[in-house]
Amino acid sequence: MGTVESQIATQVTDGFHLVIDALKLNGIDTIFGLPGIPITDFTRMAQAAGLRVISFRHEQNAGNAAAIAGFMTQKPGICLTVSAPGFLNGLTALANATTNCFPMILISGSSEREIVDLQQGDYEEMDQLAIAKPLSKAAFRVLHAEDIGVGVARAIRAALSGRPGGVYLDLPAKLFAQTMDAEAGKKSLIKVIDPAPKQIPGADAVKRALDLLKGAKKPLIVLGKGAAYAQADAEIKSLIEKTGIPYLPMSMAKGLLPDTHEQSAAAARSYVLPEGDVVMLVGARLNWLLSHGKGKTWGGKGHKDWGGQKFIQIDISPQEADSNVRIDAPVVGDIGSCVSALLAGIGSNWVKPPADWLGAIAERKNKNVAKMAETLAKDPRPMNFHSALNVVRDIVKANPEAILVNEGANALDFTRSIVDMYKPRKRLDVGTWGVMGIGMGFSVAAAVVSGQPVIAIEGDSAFGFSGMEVETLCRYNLPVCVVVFNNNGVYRGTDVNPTGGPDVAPTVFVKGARYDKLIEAFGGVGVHATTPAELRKAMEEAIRSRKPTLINAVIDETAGTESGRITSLNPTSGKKK
Ligand code: OXT
Ligand code: ADP
Ligand code: MG
Repeated sequence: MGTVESQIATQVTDGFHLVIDALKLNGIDTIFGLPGIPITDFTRMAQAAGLRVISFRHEQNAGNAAAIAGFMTQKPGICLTVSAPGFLNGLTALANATTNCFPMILISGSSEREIVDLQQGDYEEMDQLAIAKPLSKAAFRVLHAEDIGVGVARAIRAALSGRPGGVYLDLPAKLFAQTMDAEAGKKSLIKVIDPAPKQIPGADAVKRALDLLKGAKKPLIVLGKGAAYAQADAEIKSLIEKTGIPYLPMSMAKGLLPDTHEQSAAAARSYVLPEGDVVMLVGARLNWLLSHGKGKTWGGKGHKDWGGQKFIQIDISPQEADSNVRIDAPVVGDIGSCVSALLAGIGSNWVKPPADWLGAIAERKNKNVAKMAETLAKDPRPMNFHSALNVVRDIVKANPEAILVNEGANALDFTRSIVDMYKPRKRLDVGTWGVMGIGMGFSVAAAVVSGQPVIAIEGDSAFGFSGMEVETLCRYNLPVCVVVFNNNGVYRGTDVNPTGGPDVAPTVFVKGARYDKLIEAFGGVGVHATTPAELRKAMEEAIRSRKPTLINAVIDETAGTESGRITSLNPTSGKKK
């Protein structure tokens, strides 16, 4: 306290306070991180200054929390770590944020520059800036207290403007203690004006896109997580409904319009992709999740052949067009502005898509939905993915404000197609990399940022990557209900060691593990559920009580497939047995 008082008396500020003040000035109210040298005092001072400081058990989870907070709020999520190992733990999340176009800033303390650069073996020595550069959208280092304002402003602009991404901000230990005149320090801070400027598409680009859409016999709109991020929900709904064009939501765009919307073609995915003649991508990349826009998924003859459709692509990044196949009508700009421009050009006499196209989709869709309903109605013993997810589906329907976090392989893929979402940005999952480990970080952030209940549907393997954070859920008393789909292993629990030796197969875990006991160690509610009825009761109670809860949902270990729905990506030996 003595130092703070004397600083006030002499009107001096320091690096610690300037960073905190710069963040606060820019509307940052939460920091996700893990304390230690050289940022321990920073976390204390940030809390004292009114920021919410959420401490994690591992930096990767703090980083994932920051990333998804960025996605949900359009403000960069802040992750704070110590040097070298803490920085590296956070770096996976930063790279994942960049890959997914989530705005986030990883702030890491770093060791003494002079010693690091001469490689003289400092405590936690590492050239963190150099390492972060290729994995982030931008990376900055601040050496002098008077530059903190600029450093934070640059980081915020880089994270939010254009295509959002992960930014690294390197703050050497020495910087925090540097002092300067408080008034000059205050003046050096920058409140970033218009951090994500609108980007208005060209009129010719909009016309080109509308002309293509008008001529389409079988138009299709694909909504991606960029469309969810953009928070142009009303405009997107209006565009879909005014044009009458069927749409396909990518995983994290589910709920942008309710999944039960009659124009949703999600249940006819494998029909609409190859059949559509003009496909408009809205904040979705033609990456692996869309089979690179070619091959059999798109009606091509061979696995790399073009299917013959025309593409319109709305994206903020001009470089995205033509990344995989020809984009006939790129519309470059922010989604809100692009969709508004399209709406303005549509006018009042837009002709809805041909009835035979809509009818054919409805037929496929109804068939798939009916088939699904039949499967969901079954009540096998042991419980399987479908009978368990039938419960989750009902719970989400009854609680549309709840946020669904989802990871695993089968636990992911079945949840995506079975559990309907009703509101935008309520489904948070493994994203572009299909990465395991986002579960608890996303859950903590979702609860902290929204105040809404969170339901995390986790494969038992997936849960293990961030499972220790159940202590964090309990510490902050967050309304998170974790459901571990426990099928005794990665994909399935049935593999055997071909040698007959004592080690189990690489994909198999301890059988009959009781994940529910983990949360009980920290005062949370643990439930062991072996039937849909038990699962339903426990989930309803968790939502009602808002107590941190972990349900160990026992799933038939023979259910599910290798790699879930992406078995074809798993290489198998070409060698004849
Ligand atoms: O049209 P068709 O007939 O095809 O049917 C489709 C839809 O029309 C239909 N559908 C519907 N029917 C009826 N009603 C409704 N409402 C409806 N909606 C849809 O359903 C089907 C399927 O629809 P979908 O899903 O839209 O279509 P499809 O063809 O699947 O879409 C293709 C994709 C590619 C877009 C989609 O599959 C997708 O998004 N996939 C994402 C896959 C993914 O990312 N997987 C995670 C990675 S797997 C692997 O890497 C794992 N690892 C390795 C590892 C990782 N990842 N990370 C790290 C850090 N280390 C290691 C590990 C360790 S997974 C994993 C753990 C796994 O074990 P767990 O225990 O955790 O999990 P379990 O498997 O449960 O044991
Ligand atoms: P999905 O996995 O759901 O298909 P992707 O992450 O592949 O989604 O694609 C998201 C796309 O959205 C990226 O190409 C990104 O540039 C774009 N994007 C993100 N935010 C905006 C925005 N506000 N306006 C326009 N495009 C955006
Ligand atoms: Mg499993």
